[in-house]
Amino acid sequence: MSQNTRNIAIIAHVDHGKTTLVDAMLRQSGIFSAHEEVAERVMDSNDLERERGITILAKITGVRFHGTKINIVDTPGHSDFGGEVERALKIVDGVMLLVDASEGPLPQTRYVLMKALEAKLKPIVVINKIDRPDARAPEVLNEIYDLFIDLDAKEDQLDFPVLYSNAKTGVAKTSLDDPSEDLRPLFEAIMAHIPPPAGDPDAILQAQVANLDYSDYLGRLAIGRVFQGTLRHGDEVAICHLNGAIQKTKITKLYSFEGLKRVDETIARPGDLVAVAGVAGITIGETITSAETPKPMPLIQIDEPTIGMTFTVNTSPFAGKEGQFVTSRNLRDRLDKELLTNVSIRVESDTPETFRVSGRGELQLAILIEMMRREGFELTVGKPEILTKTIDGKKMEPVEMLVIDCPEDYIGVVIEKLGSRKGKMSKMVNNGSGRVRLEFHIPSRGLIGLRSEILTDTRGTAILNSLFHGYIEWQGEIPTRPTGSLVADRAGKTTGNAIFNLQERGEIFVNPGTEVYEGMIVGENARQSDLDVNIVKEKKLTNMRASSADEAIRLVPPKLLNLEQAIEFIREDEMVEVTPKSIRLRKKILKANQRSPRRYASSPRIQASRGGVNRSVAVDSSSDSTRCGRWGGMMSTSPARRTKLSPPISKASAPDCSIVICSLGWW
Ligand SMILES: Nc1nc2c(ncn2[C@@H]2O[C@H](COP(=O)(O)OP(=O)(O)OP(=O)(O)O)[C@@H](O)[C@H]2O)c(=O)[nH]1
Ligand SMILES: [Mg+2]
Repeated sequence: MSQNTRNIAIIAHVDHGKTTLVDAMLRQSGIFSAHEEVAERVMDSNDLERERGITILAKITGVRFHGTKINIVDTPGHSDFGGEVERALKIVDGVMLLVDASEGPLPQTRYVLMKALEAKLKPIVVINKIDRPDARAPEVLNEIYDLFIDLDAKEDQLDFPVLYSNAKTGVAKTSLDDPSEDLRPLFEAIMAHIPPPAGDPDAILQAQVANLDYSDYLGRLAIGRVFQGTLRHGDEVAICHLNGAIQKTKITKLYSFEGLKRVDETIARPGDLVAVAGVAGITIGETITSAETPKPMPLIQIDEPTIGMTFTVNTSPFAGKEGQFVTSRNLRDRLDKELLTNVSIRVESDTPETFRVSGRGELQLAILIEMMRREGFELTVGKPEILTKTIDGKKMEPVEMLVIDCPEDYIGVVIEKLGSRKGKMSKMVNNGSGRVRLEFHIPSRGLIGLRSEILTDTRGTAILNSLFHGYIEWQGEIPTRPTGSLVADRAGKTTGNAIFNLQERGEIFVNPGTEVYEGMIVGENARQSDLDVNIVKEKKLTNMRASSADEAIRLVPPKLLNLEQAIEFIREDEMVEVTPKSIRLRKKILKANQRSPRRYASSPRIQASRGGVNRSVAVDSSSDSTRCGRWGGMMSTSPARRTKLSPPISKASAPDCSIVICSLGWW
């Protein structure tokens, strides 16, 4: 049977077309009937994957080619889900390395290829998207050779077959002028170059678990590969746990993978990828082995987490209003459940209410939070923090390799931004197409919030990709967001009138009519300091008539932050409140009078004598005077001269005034 099996993982950088190629392989192997309607990227089956258009979990599918069973593991391309790729590589004998014909190898291509070469797997290179107008397949092939050499590939690994494909139309070619119209050349390359699985069916049973699933009828399902021996339905077996304990159990169900379905099997031989039931208590990395002579397999080693975040129960005044699961016990149970299937995260709890969750990146943690929120959880999360290590008495921090692809015009801005975040440029390639590729090494801390800043600076034209590179000595302080927050100073419902007056001070995050509480962040202050504002102020109604009183106000559309943007935005003294219905930003300390203005702890708070949406302003202690209030009058901050120096002035007489008077009438 083994001669008739091939196990292969499909690996690549994010969006290079892995799932699309698997779609085409499924279609052409006759898995679906002629009239069956099949969704695009059918392997991306969970809601979040479909919404975001990315693969999050590695999944197995099986197709047949001339009587040979080909098990394909589709893997995620995003670096945060690298743990999934590492596990997938454990259960296959070869990889299809997909590379975009225009983008060429990118950081995650390097990472996944490095892992595949370390695991001594046979590679097949597939240059995909050859239909792109900017495709440059020959150059990309050269870059792939360079990458293999750079990664110290062995002689036999360098001798890889190359195919050119259009995954969307389901065509693979052995050369660019090959007239092929389907994926036959790809299937043939798999048959010819990927070795059939080794293993002795008569040896002691050894099957290792690479993934877990759950069925309402059967309980926990272990997904893995039989490496040695034979596994039968109904067998009495032993589970070798990671802690060395041995548990006897009976296999109550045995499945193999056929297209998108699992089919019942009675027997599995070396090389077969299977899902088994009857293994309650088993976790990833453990071995299913003979009950008489148990023989565990070596553990699956995967890379350590690099980033951590605190998850706490929701303590805001709105806690419990929108979610179903709100207690710390609910949180603990959910995180424990996550640990079972997600081996690349760690959870520690400092206090009964606080959990430190660590993972590979912001996206991985954001996906976990998003899943919890959809399941009905309420929680509060803090700013992501980098996990440092002490090596030889020195504090070390993770460093990433960052590749930025941007139009030539923005090189200056990008280099400047990276410089301020301790990024060091290691390479610059200009392909002559008007775009350049810049490579940096930058502490992982420096990446937090960088994406949105660079996208703003380059008008959305830059593409950023990063990859964990290793550890370097602590690089010192890195300045973060240069702006402060606009913080609601009382509870209530936001009004259009108040927002209108505030929008000159920065960017607003809430719509009119939103319920807010004291300490909730409602916008980004254009200045460095935080500003407590009254965003619920109603327009005063008077009997006085004024020609300008009822002028229509124009509101700038608010910037409604999604979960990732909110996590990127917050600082150490701020948190994100996540509920099934809302994402709110808040200060850790809600009461304004208990909070010292950030970085201006010693600076005086001053009250403007009239006007302004909120006349309390935190003042930059480095200068003696500042503008405040809607009129931009000059205020002295020196205690001895805390009186108004100049009367309110109009815009006309103060052209440099940063805040413009609005003709709203008196209120
Ligand atoms: N023009 C063109 N587009 C393609 C081709 N293959 C895939 N795409 C498109 O590329 C995008 C990404 O495809 P996916 O299959 O989701 O890529 P992926 O590698 O699975 O992405 P992740 O799983 O998120 O890493 C989709 O919009 C596809 O339609 C191709 O051969 N030509
Ligand atoms: Mg995918």
